[in-house]
Amino acid sequence: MSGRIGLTPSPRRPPRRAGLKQHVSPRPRSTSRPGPRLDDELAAIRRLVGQVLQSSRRVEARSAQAEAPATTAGPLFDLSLKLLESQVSTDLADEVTGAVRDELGAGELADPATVRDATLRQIARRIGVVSTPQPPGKRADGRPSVIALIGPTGVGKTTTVAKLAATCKLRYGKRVGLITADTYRIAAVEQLRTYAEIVGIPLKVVLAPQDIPGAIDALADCDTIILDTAGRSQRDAARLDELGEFLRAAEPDQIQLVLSLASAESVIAAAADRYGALGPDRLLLTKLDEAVDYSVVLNTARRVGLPISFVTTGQEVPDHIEAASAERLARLVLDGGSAWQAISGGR
Ligand SMILES: Nc1nc2c(ncn2[C@@H]2O[C@H](COP(=O)(O)OP(=O)(O)OP(=O)(O)O)[C@@H](O)[C@H]2O)c(=O)[nH]1
Ligand SMILES: [Mg+2]
Repeated sequence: MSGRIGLTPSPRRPPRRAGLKQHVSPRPRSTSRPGPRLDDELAAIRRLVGQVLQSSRRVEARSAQAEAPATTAGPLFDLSLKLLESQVSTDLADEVTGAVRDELGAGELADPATVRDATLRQIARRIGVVSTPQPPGKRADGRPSVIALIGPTGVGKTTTVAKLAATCKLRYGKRVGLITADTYRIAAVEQLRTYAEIVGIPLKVVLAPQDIPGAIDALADCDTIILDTAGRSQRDAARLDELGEFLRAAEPDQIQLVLSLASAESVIAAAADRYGALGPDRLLLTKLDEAVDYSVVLNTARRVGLPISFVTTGQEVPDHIEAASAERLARLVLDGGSAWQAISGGR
């Protein structure tokens, strides 16, 4: 986004790379996979071969009818393998391939560019994104709207609160206020206070859920309030309950579930399941720049079933955040690191 203010107070670890282009690091994939995964993939490959053979027969039948030379369905097979290689779940890979096969005609299935476009379209269709990323303004009753960010420890909530606040103020011209309910670590409050001072927005600190209404009253002039919450282990049921109490007191207009793409997919899945109980209505994906497999975007979008609002792409506040685009994310899923280079290299 424009209006760069370039601040990164006391990051828990130093920024690893200086420039965006250097963020580009398609990771080598592990070659040693556990048995069940290999079995799944073999089963999927068998299914795909079956589909492609069916498809070839259809193509040949149609070609024979039209007295045109028979074509093969090779491009679809290649893309199916690419999806599996990119760690897209076998069910989703099957679904996408099947949808492309149904969508395209005989001649189209033989054209690699057409098959690729259709595959990207089918992937994008399965990544729901928020259609209006701009934050809500005041409520009908004149009170500020509230956006709460929740999620596991260290996924980037506080950094993202600062990025969102700066985006709301600088890009959308909103009066923004911040509330932090993360008082377990003094450093956490200080981290957000520093951001708030640099962006020039008010911050209120709440110690208990019952402090929230007073903090909202104190920020009544604002259009939007962004609420930062403390990270909780998804295994810590008591702390998750307490987080629920903060949310009930804040009555948020939006609850954004923040998940990091740098985490293992099984960790993301467990967090999504636990935090899902708190009623998030949007998914915000962080650390796209650190994702090992971009397929996790598609797999997680399907698992969580919430529209993606924003993705974050690095440590810098406020620059490294963008509204989610299904088309761009689909390219990352299909092309992995090379798409990331193309996307991030443009900035
Ligand atoms: N590479 C990368 N790092 C990020 C991104 N967003 C945040 N971080 C880093 O992730 C680390 C944790 O960020 P925080 O914002 O403190 O995470 P948090 O979720 O608030 O953590 P807790 O409050 O402990 O739950 C910091 O070093 C951030 O700079 C991102 O998009 N990409
Ligand atoms: Mg935090």
